Amino acid sequence: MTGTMELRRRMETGGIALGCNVRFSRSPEVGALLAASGMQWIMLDFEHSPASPHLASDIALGALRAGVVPLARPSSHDPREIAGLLTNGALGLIVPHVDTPAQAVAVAAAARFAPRGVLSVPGSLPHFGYALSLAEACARFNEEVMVLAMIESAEALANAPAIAAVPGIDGLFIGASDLLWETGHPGDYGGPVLRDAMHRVARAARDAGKFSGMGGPREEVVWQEAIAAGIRFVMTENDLALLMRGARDRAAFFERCTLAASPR
Ligand code: 3PY
Ligand code: MG
Repeated sequence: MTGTMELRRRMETGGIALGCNVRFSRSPEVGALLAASGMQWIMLDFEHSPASPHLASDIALGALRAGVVPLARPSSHDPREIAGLLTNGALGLIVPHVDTPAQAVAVAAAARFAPRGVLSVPGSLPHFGYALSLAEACARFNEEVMVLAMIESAEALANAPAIAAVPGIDGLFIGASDLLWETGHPGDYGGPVLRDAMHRVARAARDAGKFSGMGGPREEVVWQEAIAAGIRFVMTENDLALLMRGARDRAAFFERCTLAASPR
């Protein structure tokens, strides 16, 4: 059983929290597989995945039991969608397109039970085993739940310090692809817009006593600069990209073997 405290501790002591966007995987074992591969969190992606809520719940519960933190990216800011994700296994949110402090206030409240928010109380919570009373489980959930606001527009970037300052927002998270496309620089992961954003978002989060993260880029040089700038919450790749990278490496290796073995 795991919670978010270890993730927070890693980042507070200068480490990075590594995760993966689970978009295509269909087995509840994916959390265990990624935990064994060095990941500490996964993101169930309702913005871009065709997965059903039931499957996502199974994957989230498998991740909890395997010691990797399940977060979810809802497709909207709708408190009803957020409630379905958080009360069925997800232990936090990576919320897309948070452009204003008012939106940040609303999603932070949607992710917590009273008195800290408006999340509706279910009959039981699955996150911490079932030995705690419901009141104890809800109080622990309020302590552990992690809410990251995605900064992926020019408006969000301008508002990053105010969004970071919202109580209940634990961190800022750059959606690099949307930010670049929205600002007219599609695919320019190594360019000045994203580099400037990384520094501004990391600073805004740090000044508010929060952490910062990012997803989207694949280039190692971009990540090196991001981590040097203070970004600590790293979405390494999505599962599809990891599968293709491994498959391509393997195909290239056997291609080389075949060439080496062919009769001269
Ligand atoms: C983006 O790059 O826009 C993202 O949402 C990363 O997941
Ligand atoms: Mg995005």
